[in-house]
Amino acid sequence: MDTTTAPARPFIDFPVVLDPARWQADVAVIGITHSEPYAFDEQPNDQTRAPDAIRAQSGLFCYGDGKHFDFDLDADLGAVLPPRRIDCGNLSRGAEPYDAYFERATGALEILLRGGAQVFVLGGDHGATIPVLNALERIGRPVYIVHVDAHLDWRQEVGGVRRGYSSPLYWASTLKCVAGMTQIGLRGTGSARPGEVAAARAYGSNLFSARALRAGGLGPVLDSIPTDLPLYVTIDADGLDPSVAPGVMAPAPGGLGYGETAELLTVLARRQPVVGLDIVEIAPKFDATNAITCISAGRLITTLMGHSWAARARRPIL
Ligand SMILES: [Mn+2]
Repeated sequence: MDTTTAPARPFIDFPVVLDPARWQADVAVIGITHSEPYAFDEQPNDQTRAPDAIRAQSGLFCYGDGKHFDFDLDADLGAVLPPRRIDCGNLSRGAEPYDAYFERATGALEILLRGGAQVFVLGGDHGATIPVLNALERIGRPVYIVHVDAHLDWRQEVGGVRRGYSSPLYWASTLKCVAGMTQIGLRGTGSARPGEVAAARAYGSNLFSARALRAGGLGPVLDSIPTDLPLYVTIDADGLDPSVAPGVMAPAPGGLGYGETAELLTVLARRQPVVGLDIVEIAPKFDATNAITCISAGRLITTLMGHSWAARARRPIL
C-alpha cells in the first residue's frame, strides 16, 4: 500500500514513486505535511501546503536536464546527480491518531535512509523534523545537526504537545544518534524562555545569534561543526531574513541572507557527508511576492544536493 500521495507536480523532473517497495534511490525528495498541532493553532495549518508550493516553482529554479549550466554548482544539477533520484510524494495525515502518523512517517524515512538515499524533506511545520530524527535513531546512524532558525525550538512541550514545532531540537537532544548541534540565526523572541536557553547551553549546543553571525561571519560557525561526523541539516524558513523568505508564520527581521546560507551549505557539502536536509515552516499564503520563499528553499535544496554529489569523487557521499 502506498504511504504517500502524489504531488501536484514532481520536484524538478524527478520520477514520482509512491510505492515504498520501490524506494531504492540515491536522492529522495519527500513531503511531510503535518505535525502535532497545538490547541490554539489552525489545523491543517498553511505549512501543509508548502511541499507542493516548493515543487510548483521548481521549474524556475532548476532545469535539471543536464543541459543548462548552474553557476551556483559550477555544473548542471542533472549532470552531477546520480540517476536514481525520486520524488516520493507527500506523507500526509489522514484520520489516524498522531502516534500512528508519526510512526508511518518514521517508517517511511527509515526505508529511504536504510536504502542509502540522501533525503530532502519538504515540511510541514518544524515538527516534521521529529520523525526524520526518529528514523536516524532507529537505524543507529550518528549525526551532528546543523540548525538554521530564528528560534531555539528547545521546548519540552507546549500545552502537553511534545512533537510540535517548538520542540524539534529538544527532541534531538534526547536521542543517542545526535552527537551535537550548531544552531544559527537566533534572534528576537519566540517560545524559548531562559530555562530552554540554559538547557541548550548545558547540553553543549553551539548557539550563534544572528548578531554573532553578522559580527564573526561563517568561520566560527563552520569551526563549531565537527568534520568527522555526517550532518543532518534542518532549516526553518524563518531563520532566513524575511527579505528572501517572507512566506513564514513568524517573520523575524535580521536573519540569514540567502548568499550566506547557500555558502554555508556549499562548504559543508563539499567538506563532509550530509545524510539529509529538511526545509520547514513555509506558509505559502504569505509568499505572494513571486513565491520567493519557495524559490529560495528550492535553490538551497539544489545547492546542497548538487555540491554533495559533485564531491563524491573526493569522499563518501553519505
Ligand atoms: Mn523552528
